[in-house]
Amino acid sequence: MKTGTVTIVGRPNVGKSTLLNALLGEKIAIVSDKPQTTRTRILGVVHRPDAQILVLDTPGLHKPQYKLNSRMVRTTLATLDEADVIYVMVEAICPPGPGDRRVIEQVRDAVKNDVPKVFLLINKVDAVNKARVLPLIDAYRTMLDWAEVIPLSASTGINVDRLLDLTIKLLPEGQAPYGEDFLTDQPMRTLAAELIREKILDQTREEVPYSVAVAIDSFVEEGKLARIAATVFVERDSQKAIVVGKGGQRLKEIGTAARLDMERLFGTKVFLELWVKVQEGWREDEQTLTELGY
Ligand SMILES: Nc1nc2c(ncn2[C@@H]2O[C@H](COP(=O)(O)OP(=O)(O)OP(=O)(O)O)[C@@H](O)[C@H]2O)c(=O)[nH]1
Ligand SMILES: [Mg+2]
Repeated sequence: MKTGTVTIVGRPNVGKSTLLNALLGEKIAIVSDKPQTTRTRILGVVHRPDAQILVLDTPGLHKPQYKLNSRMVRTTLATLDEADVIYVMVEAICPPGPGDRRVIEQVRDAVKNDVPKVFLLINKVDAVNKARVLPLIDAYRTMLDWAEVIPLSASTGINVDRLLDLTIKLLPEGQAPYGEDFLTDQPMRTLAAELIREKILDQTREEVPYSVAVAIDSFVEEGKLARIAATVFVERDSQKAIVVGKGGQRLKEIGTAARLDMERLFGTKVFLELWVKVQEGWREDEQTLTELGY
């Protein structure tokens, strides 16, 4: 049996969470078109007949402006030390930018002499002409001594199986740490909160997605029904008005979309109650950040 830990790092929005979900064949990490969607480290376990791969999805590496963001970046950098293989993810839809270069530097600093375990994943190749990928490979090739350079598409699955095969080859032999049904370390409460946040990200723009956090107030399972009450935190009254919408319409839509996803994921009926609360400056408040699980 081969087993080990893989961490996916990269700047925000390159498709790390989409890849985690693709590797698992199950959606456990939320995805959005807004940067800084993922705020915590998420473990997903890939089971193969010959291997068990512990895959970590991480917050995008960026220049932190709030304490929340500093925690996010710290979380990601900490995974570099415990990984057997590091996936550095970039996008095929644009040339290497300062954000990508900084990620590569941070990885280089962390791995020092241990370079052969770092893969470069050039994601979103479905969205560009093939002719544009080769020059990109050349541009990135010189930036680190990559073990592999793999163009792929997390959303369509191009090269995802090949990625797994190449990864397993590099993993050490060992006993599988998790049972064969184990999928993720995310508790149901966390998955529920994240799905609510995902629907808010889908429906809001500009500053709002960054100002939103979700806390589960209660989660009670009664046979085939889960009763969930959650509070959506925002930072200003104007943001509350946006999330609630005219006559409560947007909050209702957010709740319905989140509930349907939860019912699919949990395999139960869900009764969901949502509240919106203004808590100014929560992104800067250490205690609140800890309470929110960041
Ligand atoms: N065309 C295309 N889009 C993709 C692909 N992978 C991800 N995306 C899109 O890219 C956006 C960001 O995806 P995420 O998986 O949330 O990215 P992330 O790297 O986890 O982002 P953060 O959590 O913010 O760091 C979403 O709109 C995805 O649908 C891909 O292979 N092809
Ligand atoms: Mg993510």
